[in-house]
Amino acid sequence: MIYFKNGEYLDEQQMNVSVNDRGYVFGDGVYEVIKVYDGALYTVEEHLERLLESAEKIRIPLSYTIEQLKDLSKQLVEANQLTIGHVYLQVTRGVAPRAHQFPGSDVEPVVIGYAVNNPRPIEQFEMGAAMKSVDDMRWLRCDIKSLNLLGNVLAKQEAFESDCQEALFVRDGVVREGSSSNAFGIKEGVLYTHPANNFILNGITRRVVLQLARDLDIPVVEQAFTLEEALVMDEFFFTSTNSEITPVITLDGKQIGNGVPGLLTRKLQSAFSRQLPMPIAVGHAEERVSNGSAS
Ligand code: PSZ
Repeated sequence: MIYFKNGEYLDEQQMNVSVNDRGYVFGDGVYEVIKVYDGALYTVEEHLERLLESAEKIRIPLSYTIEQLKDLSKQLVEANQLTIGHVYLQVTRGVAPRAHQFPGSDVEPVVIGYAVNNPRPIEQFEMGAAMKSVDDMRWLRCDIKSLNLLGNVLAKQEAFESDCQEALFVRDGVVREGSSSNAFGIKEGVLYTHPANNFILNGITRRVVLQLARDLDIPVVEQAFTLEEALVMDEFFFTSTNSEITPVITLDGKQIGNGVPGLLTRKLQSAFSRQLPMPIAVGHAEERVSNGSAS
């Protein structure tokens, strides 16, 4: 694998990070995951804008432009001969002797990146996933794509230990987002999701899905709903860069709708696949919709 680190492209042997990198000791940094379909970066500007915003929100003085970050992401895709997968980019506050307060202005941020092969989880798109609600114990700036993921890690593990594929964060009785995804419910033809504020990450996939829903004349309400309300939704799904639109068929062991991916969810999946920069894998969801067969 070819890595990027502060202006250089390095192989596995050459790549290293300092034990005093603040990302390592404090989780003092931000990151992005950008999907690559058919060798092309998907919604790359949106991801890079969010990376710069996240860095700014935690006051990391990053001197890269969107164009420079896009160029280095493309170089990583090419160097790794990636067709389907993702680019990971990470920015930390830099290397300095351990002290909580920011280091001096002479300390440069550390930017690293790599590209990794990662096929689309088609089976999960088709079969759906099980979700488990967990108490949202994270901080109050979930809008920042921070390296501090302990709350998310513990939530995902709790879900896995209950044979679920994703955790659903609930704070003050209100559904917020998944441990690494945004959450959506459909009730009587209306699509509901949490508003983009400090309690959630404003997912790039979330934004795409909201636009696709509007294009399909599905009414959209960006309004928080409770776990109780979620449990009686007709359809439920979560979205992320790698999980795209994943139908949820059970929540806390309780069946959602008919216990199979719902009709509007499949319509959105189909519309999502159709706008991807690749000619494949549109088939399944679309066929099921046009056949009208729910299994
Ligand atoms: O590989 C994976 O499973 C990925 S790639 C990106 C994510 C998971 N998650 C991003 C994310 C998140 O971590 C939280 C807490 N909320 C929402 C999302 C969805 O953001 P986008 O759609 O931008 O990936």
